[in-house]
Amino acid sequence: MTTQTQQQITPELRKWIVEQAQAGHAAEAVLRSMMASGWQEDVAIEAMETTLKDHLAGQAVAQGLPPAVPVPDPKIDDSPLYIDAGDRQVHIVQNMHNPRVVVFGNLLSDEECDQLIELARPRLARSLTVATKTGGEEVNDDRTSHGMFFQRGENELVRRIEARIARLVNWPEENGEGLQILHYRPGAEYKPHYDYFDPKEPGTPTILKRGGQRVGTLVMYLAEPEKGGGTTFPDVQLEVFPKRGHGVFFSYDRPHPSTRTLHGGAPVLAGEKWIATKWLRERRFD
Ligand code: PD2
Ligand code: ZN
Repeated sequence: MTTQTQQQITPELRKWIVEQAQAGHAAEAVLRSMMASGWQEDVAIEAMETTLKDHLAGQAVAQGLPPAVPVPDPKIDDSPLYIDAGDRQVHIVQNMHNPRVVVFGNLLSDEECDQLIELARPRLARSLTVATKTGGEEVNDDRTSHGMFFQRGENELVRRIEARIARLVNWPEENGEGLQILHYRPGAEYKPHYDYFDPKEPGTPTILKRGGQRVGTLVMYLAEPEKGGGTTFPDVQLEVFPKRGHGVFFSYDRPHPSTRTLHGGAPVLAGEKWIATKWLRERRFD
């Protein structure tokens, strides 16, 4: 029998925990008083975590925010320096919780970066963005790169990288959009935007029929510019430098600015930047 079944987290206890939080009592003080009343520490911690999480989720929805959904997430709660991504030990370089941003190192080998660029080069065209009014695609001055999409699983290299990403962020391969390769010349940029589809835009219901919302993004750096070209998160003044073989992952559990996932590709100031982007959907993307 588990501890939780010995000590029940009752509705009264949940109500009391919410009242304590609303009264401004610190989590440690609430925990101490629960333990003084005979609650086992692990049950008390679980009761506080689940109760406050549920309460916040309820409040967010009551305030008109879209409900939160599960998102891809690397398993790094115990601060490992490496993750076994199946065929490669990927380094954890940086971890941020709000917004959820994780920087990976050693994600792609130099050969994989070069091969992706060479396969993409003859297929490049001016990048488009989703036209939120219609659900179609359009040329946009905010995005001055050139790019192309691989089909999911199009070749052995793409399959290998997609399997690695799925293991790394614990998300089904089939929920991923095709890998996109982007080339930025000097001056090219991608102005700050959200990767989720704005629920208020008329074209969004059409877009969502194919796999639901986007819930995560992985930008992988294939070739380094000499200056500029970082991936920026203006809400938290974070800039991730475009180091070859590295990747920046971020997730967003609701299509709302409260996720603080506004991000952009800063203008390339010298040299050329190449990236591969993997966008992850809630469900299978076909
Ligand atoms: O090139 C980038 O750093 C970048 C920035 C913002 C890529 C994307 N967004 C994207 O592909 O969504
Ligand atoms: Zn983006």
